[in-house]
Amino acid sequence: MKFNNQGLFISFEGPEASGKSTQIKVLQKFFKINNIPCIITREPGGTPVAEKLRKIILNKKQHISTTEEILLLMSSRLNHINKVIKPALKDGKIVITDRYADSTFVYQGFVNNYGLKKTMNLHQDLLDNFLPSKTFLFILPANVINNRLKKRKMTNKYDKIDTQFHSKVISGYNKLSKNNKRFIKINAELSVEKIQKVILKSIKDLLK
Ligand code: ATM
Repeated sequence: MKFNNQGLFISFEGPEASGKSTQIKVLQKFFKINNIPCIITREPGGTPVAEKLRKIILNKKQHISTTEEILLLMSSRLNHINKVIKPALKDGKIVITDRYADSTFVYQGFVNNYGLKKTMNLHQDLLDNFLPSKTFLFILPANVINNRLKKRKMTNKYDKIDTQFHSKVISGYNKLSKNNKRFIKINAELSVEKIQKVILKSIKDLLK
């Protein structure tokens, strides 16, 4: 497969248990086999500082307000951009991140009611509106999320069996992605193989 070494920034987004991480692992193997330089990273996290902040942000026991959470998320994101994402893109690598700014727009801006537009404006002011070229958005019904979560170990404060919560997350992502060409929507109820086909086709098109 051709790769022009121009660097490409791609994010994976969606509610919990939507299969993003599984798809990222399969994609990583594909890049390796094809000798395509890439890095796989995640948010909150991706650097030593941001991983420390992740523990604070997602801690179930420590309550922080939504504004405090947004500030921590944005400072961890800026650290991630400066230390990992931009240097990798400069080296011509593909950067795949498991969650990025859209998660803040949806979880804090929309679900926690800080305001979608207000959160996007902060991203513009503080992070220079630095966004991926493409975002794979995994969508599946809230009841399917709950069923999948029941089979999992739940670790962070947003891991919960709560149909209303997951429905709101899904509405937030649908609102955010409406008429926005950056997003490629994925039906997360399809098989791992079928989803992988869709993703690989889009990535091949992007690298043409
Ligand atoms: P993962 O389980 O996908 O690593 O994500 C951790 C949680 O962090 C995720 N919720 N759950 N469950 C969503 C949450 N999160 C935010 O609320 N805002 C953000 O900006 C990011 C990056 C993640």
